[in-house]
Amino acid sequence: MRAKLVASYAYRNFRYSSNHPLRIPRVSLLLDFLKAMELVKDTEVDEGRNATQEELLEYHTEDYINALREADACGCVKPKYRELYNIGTYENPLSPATWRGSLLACGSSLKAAELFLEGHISFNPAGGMHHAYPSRANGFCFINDPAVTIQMLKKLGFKKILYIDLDAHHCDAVQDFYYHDDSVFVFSIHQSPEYAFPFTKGFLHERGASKGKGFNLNAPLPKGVTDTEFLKVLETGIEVIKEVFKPDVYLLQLGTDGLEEDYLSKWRLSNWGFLKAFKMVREAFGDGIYLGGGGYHPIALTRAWSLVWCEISGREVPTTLRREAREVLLSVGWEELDETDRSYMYETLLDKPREGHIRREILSICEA
Ligand code: TV7
Ligand code: ZN
Repeated sequence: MRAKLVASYAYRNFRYSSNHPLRIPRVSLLLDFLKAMELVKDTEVDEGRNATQEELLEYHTEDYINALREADACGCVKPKYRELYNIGTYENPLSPATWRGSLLACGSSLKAAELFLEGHISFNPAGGMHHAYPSRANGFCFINDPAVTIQMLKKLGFKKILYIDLDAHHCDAVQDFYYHDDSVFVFSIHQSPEYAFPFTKGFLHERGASKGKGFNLNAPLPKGVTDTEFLKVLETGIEVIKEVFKPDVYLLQLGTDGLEEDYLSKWRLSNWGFLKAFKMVREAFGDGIYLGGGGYHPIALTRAWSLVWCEISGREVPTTLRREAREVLLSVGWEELDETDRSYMYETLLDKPREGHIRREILSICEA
């Protein structure tokens, strides 16, 4: 069995607090949906594991990790820690997800990497928490599983590691950690920090520094990005990377918040475009280690990640949804958005491409 979905129902118990965008049970929804569609076999699912203290300390500081563990044990955050580590805040609330959820999500990215090295194609939908700093929570992220995994790969002797991030938010913490490093190339396409989180990082001119100069690449895009524009930028980015970097291994962060339905971005990607982007990366660099990321519309996210799963597990994308699968989606009871006509989401898996002309400002980003 080549394809492995590193996923667990344990995340059901690790949800963010009440009205937080990440309160939705994303991993169990994906599992339930894939099962209802008969798109996954039990033998293709791997439960994942917790990250160890030693693995975490390759990226995070000991004091920070101990504070997370302590907050979890006590169910409370000391004011000093809230200040220092940004935990127990509105954005990064204390919940079972804070420590136990993050630990499993991070260990699952490590597991995905281990499975990959054993010859599997693996996808950890709970991973991709790219905003967590070594000693500070940030943007819903407590433990930076992409960085912890890259650290493990470096320790194993990989000399050229590529990190590609398709999430609509810039991967500030990953960029920072490898900014001076020529062995890790970081490439991110995201909403421009001129109007979107994290606001301070992700500009075009940030190309890395000292030894790492030329090994960081940002494509900050305006609002309203369609499939055509996104894919053009991705294609250009891939060309730029290929000129200077021949990766031994790569990680791909697959945040789905750039999809039209997602309320945390102002982009208009279809899940067709998202799948096409995934295929383009695979065509360019072969198989990699696949991680989740943002994605806040439970149905849009489930459909998009199902397409990724079909692709890596060599399954044809079904055109219609089975009744059982429709029921899984309907049971989400998604009340967050005004229900315009979303009924198509309950009928089909793959949307039509959302095409448009490529704006001048996007072309100039490609030329730069
Ligand atoms: C990878 N956008 C993470 C993306 C992190 C985005 C933000 C929210 C948000 C937070 C909520 C909430 C929200 C509807 C949306 C500047 C602020 C504005 C909050 C007091 N609803 C990923 C982080 C981003 C929290 N943060 O890349 C609880 O939206 O824009 C900001 C920062 C200051 C703080 N205020 C928000 O996708 C996983 N937050 C509802 C409840
Ligand atoms: Zn995001």
